[in-house]
Amino acid sequence: MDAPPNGYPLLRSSAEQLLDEVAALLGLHGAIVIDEFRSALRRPAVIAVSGRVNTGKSTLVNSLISAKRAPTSAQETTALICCYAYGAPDRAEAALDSGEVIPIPLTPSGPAIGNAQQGAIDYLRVYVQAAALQLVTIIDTPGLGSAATGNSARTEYRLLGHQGPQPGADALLYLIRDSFRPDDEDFVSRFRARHGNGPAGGPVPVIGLVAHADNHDGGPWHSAEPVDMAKRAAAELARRMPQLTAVLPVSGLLAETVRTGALREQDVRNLRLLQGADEMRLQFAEHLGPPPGVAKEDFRRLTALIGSYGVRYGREHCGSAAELADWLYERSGLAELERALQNAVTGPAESVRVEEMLAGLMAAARSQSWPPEVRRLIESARHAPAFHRLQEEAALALLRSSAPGHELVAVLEGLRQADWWPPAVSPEAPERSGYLELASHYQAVAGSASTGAEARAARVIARSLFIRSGAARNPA
Ligand SMILES: Nc1nc2c(ncn2[C@@H]2O[C@H](COP(=O)(O)OP(=O)(O)OP(=O)(O)O)[C@@H](O)[C@H]2O)c(=O)[nH]1
Ligand SMILES: [Mg+2]
Repeated sequence: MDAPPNGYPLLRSSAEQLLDEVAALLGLHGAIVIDEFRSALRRPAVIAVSGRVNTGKSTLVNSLISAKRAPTSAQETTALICCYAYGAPDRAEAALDSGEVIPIPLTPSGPAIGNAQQGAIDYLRVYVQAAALQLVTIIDTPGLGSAATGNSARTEYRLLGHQGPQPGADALLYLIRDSFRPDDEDFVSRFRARHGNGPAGGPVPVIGLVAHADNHDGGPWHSAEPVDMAKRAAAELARRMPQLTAVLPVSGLLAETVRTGALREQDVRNLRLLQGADEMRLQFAEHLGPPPGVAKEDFRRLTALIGSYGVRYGREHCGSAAELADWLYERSGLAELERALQNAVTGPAESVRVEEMLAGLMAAARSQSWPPEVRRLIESARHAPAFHRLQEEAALALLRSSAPGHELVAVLEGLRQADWWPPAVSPEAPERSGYLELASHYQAVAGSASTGAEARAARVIARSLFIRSGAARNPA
């Protein structure tokens, strides 16, 4: 995932900086305890990916970790739960039922386990040096609903029943192919019951994904645009299943291709050569041969990378490799999914980690009698603008729990984006005076608020706008 465009990276780096400053004041004396705070702060959120066999879980996992590490195929593929975590060098290990952890080979087609070992393995762990994994650990799972292999039972046992520390999850991505059946619903409810609260304080987030969006509703050769149809299906499912945090369409195939950098310049040139081609010819290229100018193997490669959907619709967006990549990122649903994860999982998890770090530092300062200047440093950090995100998150959680539909909830959610501006007064580039005016509006709202949660939310929003006014341009 790219660095999110809002206050979270600032929060994280400010927290790291505070630890550096405290460490410098404490010297060797505090090195061990500060290292512990640092690793707790860096602990990634854990996201599990589940759904029926062949829904595209591992393909989506590859796109989320920006590397083709999870094996995928048209057959039933994933046999063991596999955690993808940040680490260098790239490597794999197997956690055995006995508790022992052993290194195993990591090949280009994934972690290699001998058949003989499989029965004794509890789960696999793959370390990948991908920036996205600094924020999240992703758990790929064997598909549900497979009667043949017993792998489904393993997923259910691990994600729903087992109480041990590994692998717990802060969120679930649940892929749906055709319809959301009663046993899918049952799995999601049991997952929620098992995992309690999520990082934002409410129930653990479960995001439903209408998978294979590029092939939705008859696929790309029908008259309706499949991704648009998948969007409609997602909206309909969201209405029917309010317990899902969000429902989004996703094409793991397009997402994997764009995120793993699999497209070459030559693929983009080949796609461009298809721009004027007859659609019948494209649809039946396997039998009729591809349109003139494009070799059969190049056409096959293109179809394997971006599907028939990408071939049909991507032709209008392939002026350059960058243009095609942007289009794929958006149409794959990955852009929206990453925003949803940022809002529901990684952003709130970051706030919780920083909150815990500040509380832990204060407690350590008291119990270990750290010098007064260290205590002052920690206390003043809590009120510094760089840590104001924490106030926004706390005010949001409080207002959501008492009045989820309140208009200030949307304002606090919007503030998670650095360039957000309330829709009613949206100028192209807000000026300093605009921020200040709006800040005083929310100050007035706080004064006339009817509940404590509303007053706190309005006060926090006023300060957020005041802080932003410092970064805004002054009128000429
Ligand atoms: N067209 C299209 N094909 C996809 C998409 N996602 C996955 N596939 C293909 O579907 C097949 C199954 O994908 P996997 O990612 O292995 O599915 P899985 O859910 O991990 O399967 P199991 O591990 O067996 O449960 C592969 O051939 C993928 O290339 C998608 O969004 N669109
Ligand atoms: Mg799989």
